Amino acid sequence: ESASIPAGITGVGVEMFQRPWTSIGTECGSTLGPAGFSWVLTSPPQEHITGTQWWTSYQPVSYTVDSKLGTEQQFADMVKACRAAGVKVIADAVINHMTAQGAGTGFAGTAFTKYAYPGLYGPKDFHHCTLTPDGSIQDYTSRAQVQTCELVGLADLDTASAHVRTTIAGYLTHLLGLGVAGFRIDAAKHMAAEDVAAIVAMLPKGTPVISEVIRGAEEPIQPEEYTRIGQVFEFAYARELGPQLTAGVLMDPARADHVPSASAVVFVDNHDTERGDAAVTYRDGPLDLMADALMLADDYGTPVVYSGYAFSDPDAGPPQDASGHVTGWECAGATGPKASYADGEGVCAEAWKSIAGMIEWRDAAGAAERRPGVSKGAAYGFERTGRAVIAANPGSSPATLAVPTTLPAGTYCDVIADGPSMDGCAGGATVRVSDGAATFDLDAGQTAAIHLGATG
Ligand code: ARE
Ligand code: CA
Repeated sequence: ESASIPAGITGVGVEMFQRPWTSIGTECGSTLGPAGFSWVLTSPPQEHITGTQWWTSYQPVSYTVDSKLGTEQQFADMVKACRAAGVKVIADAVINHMTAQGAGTGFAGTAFTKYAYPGLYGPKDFHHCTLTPDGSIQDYTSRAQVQTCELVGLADLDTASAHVRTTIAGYLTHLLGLGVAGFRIDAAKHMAAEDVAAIVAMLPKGTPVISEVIRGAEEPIQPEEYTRIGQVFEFAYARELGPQLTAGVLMDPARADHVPSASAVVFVDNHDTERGDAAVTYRDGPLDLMADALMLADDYGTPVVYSGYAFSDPDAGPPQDASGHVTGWECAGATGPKASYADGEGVCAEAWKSIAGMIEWRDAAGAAERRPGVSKGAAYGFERTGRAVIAANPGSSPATLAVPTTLPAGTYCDVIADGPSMDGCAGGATVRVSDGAATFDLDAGQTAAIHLGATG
């Protein structure tokens, strides 16, 4: 029942992985706002261990908002710039654990040892699991191990304790004070749902939270346990869509084992899966764009586009200066996926005109029903009744596909080729609708999409 589903984030989001606050702030005004993005997911903003790897962000040393991505002032300025551009900021909240590193000085100068973080936590605030020889999670079929042992050796907070809960809630409340709209709850699977619920209950009612609970076959802890708290990332979505693209066989979604649409945040890939088991990533160029377009055309879930940087070493962080600050990159000139990228180069998906075109398409589709798709060879397409039509050809040869539609006859702008087109077909790419069908001529790897109101 929708009454029991907490309010969540809506509209199209973008994960801007390892992007400095100044860079996101600039792009909110130049790119995200104009393209119609509703929200941006940032990397974790708190103080972390030092190092060149991207994943230092996921080892908190303190909750001081001072990191390789910028200072608290820069963070606050970014949030302000984004809000002014109509873009909400969702911050990645790393609250299950602190460091795995044994001792050191954090990015902002805080000296720590594992289990002792000045002003925040001491040894009694951690689980110190004895279920495995080294205290690390070994068996994901054990609820107790997953929630009270250490995720890859990260000091596991006792999130059942009142002190830990109020300390975490204090940090999140501070971020809300800086203007963030809500949170991604990192490693939520590793905290009892009741602990996460208790922490979220200390925040203003209706604060959007998206729990990261990776759906795993045979595991006792599933995303459904967390939907009473807020939304969850539905990992099954990309696992269904991605392989269809690489196999060149698109089908109507079955959506077996998916949370209800209102609870789902969906993606093609994220910062873990592009280094792991994602079928489609930036390396796949046109197929990556096709996957994003099909996700944005869907009537299921809240979509988040992923935008990271190219890498050959999965541990490598983005370019940083001598002080360890990430230098960032500008995406203003990026119009679409590139055939190849240098290591450390931004992929810039948020700036692709086809993504902006699909956000316009999605708005035009509104709540219209997704009709069953049609296929011819590898080409596949579907209509959102009377509002918008998309077609994609993941195959290796050109194909012509007629998609039944109730759109009025006419010549429509292809928003994939040319971007947003409410003012006419900017680049001249068009699709004909006549006799109740939209006829798409698609090259191998091509996606095309048309919507009501954009004719040329
Ligand atoms: C790094 C090194 C490790 C080292 C560790 C401690 O890579 O080799 O042991 O530091 O020194 C990120 C990186 C990690 C990194 C960590 C800390 O991905 O590589 O470790 O930061 O710096 C599980 C969790 C899920 C988690 C994934 C990665 O359930 O929550 O593992 N994802 C989030 C973030 C990550 C982040 C963390 C959590 C930690 O998105 O980026 O780690 O804050 C099955 C299960 C899944 C499981 C998955 C992988 O699919 O169903 O639940 O995901 O296997 O084990
Ligand atoms: Ca835990």
